[in-house]
Amino acid sequence: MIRVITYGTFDLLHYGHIQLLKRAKALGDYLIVACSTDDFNALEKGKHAYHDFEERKVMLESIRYVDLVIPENHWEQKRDDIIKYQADIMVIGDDWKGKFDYLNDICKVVYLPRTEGISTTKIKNDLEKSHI
Ligand code: C2G
Repeated sequence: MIRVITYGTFDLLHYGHIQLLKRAKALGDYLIVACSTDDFNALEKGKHAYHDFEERKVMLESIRYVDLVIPENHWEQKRDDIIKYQADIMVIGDDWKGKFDYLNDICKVVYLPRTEGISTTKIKNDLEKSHI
């Protein structure tokens, strides 16, 4: 069984995230998603998610490609996660290209092209423009 792991905030959950998760799952048989906690977002990523961690966890767990959701509390937990969950592949969008190559000694690191034309910022801006 090929086990894949990926990391992210996934808020607001959108098509680009789904396409990432779909492609990540296609690389193996079991997909683990490490979802950034609210504290990690606030203290280390400088993000404030619209949905809190529990809500984002529920949404991720409802996606057919996702087999397990774990918390991402720190940047440095990836090595321990990969070992603990016996991940063969670590996948993330190519906006992170090269940033996780240091994990190549324990798993295959794959950077997937981001889905163009969609982002949480674009969604918010488009909604503001359309006054929804
Ligand atoms: N993504 C994508 N296409 C988009 C937007 C996002 O493929 N249009 C991908 C990102 O590259 C990432 C995943 O979807 O692989 C989740 O996106 P974010 O929630 O923005 O992830 P990020 O905040 O970059 O967190 O330790 C790693 C970090 O937790 C990654």
